[in-house]
Amino acid sequence: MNNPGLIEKYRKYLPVSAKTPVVTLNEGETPLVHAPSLTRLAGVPLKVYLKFEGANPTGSFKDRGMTMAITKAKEAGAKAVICASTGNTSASAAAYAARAGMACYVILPKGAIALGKLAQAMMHGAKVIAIDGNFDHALEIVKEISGKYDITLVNSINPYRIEGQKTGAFEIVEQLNNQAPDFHFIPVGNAGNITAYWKGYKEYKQLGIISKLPKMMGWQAALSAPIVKGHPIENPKTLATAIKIGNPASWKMAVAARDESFGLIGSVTDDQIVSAYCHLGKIEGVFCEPASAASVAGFIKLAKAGYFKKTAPKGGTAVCILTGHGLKDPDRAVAVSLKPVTCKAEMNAVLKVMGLKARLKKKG
Ligand code: AN7
Repeated sequence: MNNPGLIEKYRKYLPVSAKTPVVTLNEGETPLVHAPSLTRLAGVPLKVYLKFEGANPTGSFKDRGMTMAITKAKEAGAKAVICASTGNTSASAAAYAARAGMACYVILPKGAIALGKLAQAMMHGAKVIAIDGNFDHALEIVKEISGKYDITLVNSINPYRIEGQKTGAFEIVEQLNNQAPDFHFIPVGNAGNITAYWKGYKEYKQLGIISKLPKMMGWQAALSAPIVKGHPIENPKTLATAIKIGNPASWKMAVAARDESFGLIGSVTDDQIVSAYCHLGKIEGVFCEPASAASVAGFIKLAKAGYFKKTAPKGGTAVCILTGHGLKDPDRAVAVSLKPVTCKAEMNAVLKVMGLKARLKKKG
């Protein structure tokens, strides 16, 4: 059966009515991929899964929130939406706004958006405005504009974004046969997603669908880690541009998720992020964007420190959220990989480059 999209599937848990004009790209139902190499690193028989949110229609988890935000904007009669973005929000907002017949304005930090995301916002017809400033500046500007003009803000401070994104937790529970994982690893930028997942798990616990809640394990990039440091970062830096955020909007909610779940919010260096990014690509066959690999980098950091040997329950599970597709940031993939080799259009030249003559016997 065709996936009807989140709103149809989880209608009874979402603030919609029979009259709500649903705007969907049939988002959700993303794969939960087993990652045996991460179990080996954990050093205990913890089952580890990757929730591949890159399989959403615009290639990131933002679609879960955007189907709700744009649907509710349409219901309220909005003609235009606006967002600040490190890239994925703008790609998703542009796509759903196009589908809803609304204008879309996206305010981006100049020169800090991965190419795939920029291409999406442009292709879906958004008005793209690049400011001489970072994401935090852009967010301040869009908050001011949406406060003064008749234009709907679709950043994650819009509560409908959180409502949509909480369905990620519902799906994981269903994919794990009505259980929450023991550990939920997730990258943290503006902190909407960790807030949404925690809300989703808590709602399923309240409904009696699950009996225990996961520990929320959030990860920021080391030089963009305001929550870890305990103060805003004026000039955040990281190659994981999606989470290059110095003053997260949902800061307090992220801290609440951490504390209520007895989890943690830690940081990983850009080197650790790239290492996890390459590990996933080369060992698990999963291509995510660098910011997404922060969740796995955090997992690997803890695994190496022996964390799971002390904390993992018997038969336990961990889920790492891979928030966006690797194709979002082709420049980074090319930069960290071996370059293609050029040679003459002759079999012998190709064989020489392959190193086959030396290594493999001829067939027959
Ligand atoms: C791939 O697009 O903030 O902690 O403006 O694109 O909910 O912000 C993106 C964030 C993680 C962090 N992974 O999620 C934006 C934006 C990817 C992301 C995050 C983002 P939040």
